[in-house]
Amino acid sequence: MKFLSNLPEGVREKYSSRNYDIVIGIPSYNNAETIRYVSEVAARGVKEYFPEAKAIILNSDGGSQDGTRDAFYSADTPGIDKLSFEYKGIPGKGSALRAIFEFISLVDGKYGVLLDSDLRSVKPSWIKNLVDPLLNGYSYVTPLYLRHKFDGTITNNIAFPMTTSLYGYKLRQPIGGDFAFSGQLARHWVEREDFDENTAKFGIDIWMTTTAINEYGKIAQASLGVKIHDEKDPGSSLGPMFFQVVGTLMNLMGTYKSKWSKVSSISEVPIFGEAPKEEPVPIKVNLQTLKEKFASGLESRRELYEKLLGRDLVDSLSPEKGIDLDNWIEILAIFSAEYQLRDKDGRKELLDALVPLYFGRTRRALMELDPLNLDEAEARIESWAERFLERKEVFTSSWRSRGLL
Ligand SMILES: Nc1nc2c(ncn2[C@@H]2O[C@H](COP(=O)(O)OP(=O)(O)OP(=O)(O)O)[C@@H](O)[C@H]2O)c(=O)[nH]1
Ligand SMILES: [Mg+2]
Repeated sequence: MKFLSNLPEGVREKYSSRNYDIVIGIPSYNNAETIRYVSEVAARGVKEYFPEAKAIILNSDGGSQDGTRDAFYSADTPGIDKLSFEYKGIPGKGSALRAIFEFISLVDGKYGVLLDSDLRSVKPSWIKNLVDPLLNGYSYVTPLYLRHKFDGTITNNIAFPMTTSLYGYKLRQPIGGDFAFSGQLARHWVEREDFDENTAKFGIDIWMTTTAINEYGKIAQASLGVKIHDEKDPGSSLGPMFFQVVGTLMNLMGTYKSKWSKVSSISEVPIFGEAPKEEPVPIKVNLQTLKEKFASGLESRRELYEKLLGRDLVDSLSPEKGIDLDNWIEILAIFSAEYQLRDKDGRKELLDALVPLYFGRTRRALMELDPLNLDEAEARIESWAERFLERKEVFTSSWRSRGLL
């Protein structure tokens, strides 16, 4: 499906004959409290590290009701242009970003940078570490944060091990939110025909990362230190986000199946910059809730699970112990293959059914990480991705048995 423009017409007219070296895009939706700070820090970063660059800071807003756009305009960014607009199209982070990509194409931008508007730990050096790789010929830069071992459970259990083992790039934060990319890549994204309802929302990050890997390859990471941002209640916000991220990831596995099925090793991805000496804030998790949600899913969806995964596997699952790594790999292999065969409603049913299993895997993962210090925990999380690679045959065989490879 080809999407219509997300960039407002007036912006297009006004900026079509302008040019910028660096475009810093900030998506927002009710972020009045933090957006001014993020914008000022971004401006300081450009001034300090790229004083010659012609830069603009762009706020792509989703119709905030709390004065976000005024707060943005009140930021003090000497010598750097600023523009805020309400993007058009389906409400969501992805639509906000696509409007930014369109703007970059319009003004022939050389480098794009994205910063979330709810950041509290952003520093001027983030701009340097994100843009430097682009000056060195890389096309796409993902963030590397110091995160607490319990933070980022979709990243640690799905996005990181899947992206790393499928495509062979060890990218620790494939859906981190703060990225940099070449103008050429922005133009590619605008032209792609697979921008859909998921990518218009929180599927956008994994879509950018997966397409950048497969279309351009030249990927680097920027070391940024801790990420402090607005915390969300996982109970209320996980559902749609999980669906959008995992749906996009599985959809792209279909697009790039002839690539990932041939990848048999993992390459290190260069890291630019040095992390400041900081400690991530400890995160509290509720293992009991995870157990209950896993248990109730196991009970109510047993029939579907048995049909998809087989009785033996389902019988071996215990709410107390959660889901071990090898079973989790098996589950993702089967669900990702089934996803390819289903229509829209079927895909929704499938991903809804994956959520309780994801809670089961998260429970087990958190229990394993609990006694470890942060370095040990990091090594453990990385070892999970290696195990995914060792067991890639599980993916290829479940795809092959369904005629997908
Ligand atoms: N324009 C626009 N921006 C959005 C929308 N939803 C989120 N954003 C922005 O996208 C960025 C990331 O959104 P968050 O809600 O912080 O999500 P996150 O930090 O990736 O996810 P968590 O780790 O679950 O908090 C922020 O700058 C938001 O303001 C939206 O509907 N429209
Ligand atoms: Mg956030």
